Amino acid sequence: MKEKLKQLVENLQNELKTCEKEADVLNVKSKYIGKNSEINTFLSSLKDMTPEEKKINGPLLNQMKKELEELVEKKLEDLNNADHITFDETKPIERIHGSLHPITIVSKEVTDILKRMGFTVVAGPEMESEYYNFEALNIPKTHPARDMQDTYWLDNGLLLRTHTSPNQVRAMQNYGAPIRICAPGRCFRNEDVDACHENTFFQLEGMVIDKNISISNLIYVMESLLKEIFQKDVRVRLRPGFFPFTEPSFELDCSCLICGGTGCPTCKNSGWLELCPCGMIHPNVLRMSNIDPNVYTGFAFGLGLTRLAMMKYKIGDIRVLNNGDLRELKNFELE
Ligand code: FA5
Repeated sequence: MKEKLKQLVENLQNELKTCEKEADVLNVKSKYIGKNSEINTFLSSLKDMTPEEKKINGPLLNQMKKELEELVEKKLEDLNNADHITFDETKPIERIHGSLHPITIVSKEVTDILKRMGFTVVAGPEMESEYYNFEALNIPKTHPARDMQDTYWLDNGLLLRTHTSPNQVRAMQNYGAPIRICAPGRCFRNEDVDACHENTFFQLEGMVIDKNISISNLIYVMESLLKEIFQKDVRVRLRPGFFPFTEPSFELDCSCLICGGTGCPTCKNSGWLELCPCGMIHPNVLRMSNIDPNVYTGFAFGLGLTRLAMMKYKIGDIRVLNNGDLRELKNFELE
């Protein structure tokens, strides 16, 4: 018995030597002094011993258990002291700085520019009704335009908005005309994801309604906005488009800044990236929101904020922006 106990102490000492953390010591403690430890098995065997054996082994076992406990306590104390020694309160604490997401930055930049042009920033729900997302925008149930914006329908009958355009309707209903608003926000579409399409992306809606608003006003605002955003001349083109809620409608494309217009996967080899569709608000839309189209006219645009961030920071694949991988996001030099 004496030999066995001696061996036990030696084993414990060897294991404690390798412990670097308190948790390691506690594991060793449980192994050597815990409920199912060898020393406890020896102690419970005392009851089956003769009075003579008990007389010799009882004090010996208790003494050994005490020794094991002391060795463990000492190791815990040493670790604790070592912690105090290595902690230097005068050393500067290394702080990990986060940075704003590229989309947050462009969203703020664009809204700041628009605010200077007299636009008010408004917001609407991401969980939207079919009425605001489609019907009030001149897209009835059977309209083929609904196919282009396939979305996620929720059990409560609502849907995840496919664009920021419902904000047009909500603003017209809430504030009437004249009005000048912009609304950045997240949109969702049941989309085949590729280098420039995501199922979750950001747009910024802009809308101006007043007396005598014309296409010239629309083009002027678009040109000024993009010039300020890129802070340099970027080639843009305006081509005819179709949206049920604007008439006439245009597609404003920007020359792909990833490839310089020569063609790449981001622009699907066309050299252009669809960035900001726009148009004159359809009279039906004005009428449905109680604005008289004979008195007021207006224009609206839907800037693709996610694609704008891609162009601005030369991000070739849209998936980088949503995947939450900080190592990739750290590559952009952002404030
Ligand atoms: C619309 O969503 C219209 N509501 C825009 C509009 C507003 C037109 C006001 C007229 C007046 P479109 O589906 O083309 O249009 O999307 C607008 C922009 O959002 C695109 O040019 C693109 O930059 C961006 N976008 C659309 N789908 C995606 C997607 N899956 N991933 C990333 N960006 C997208």
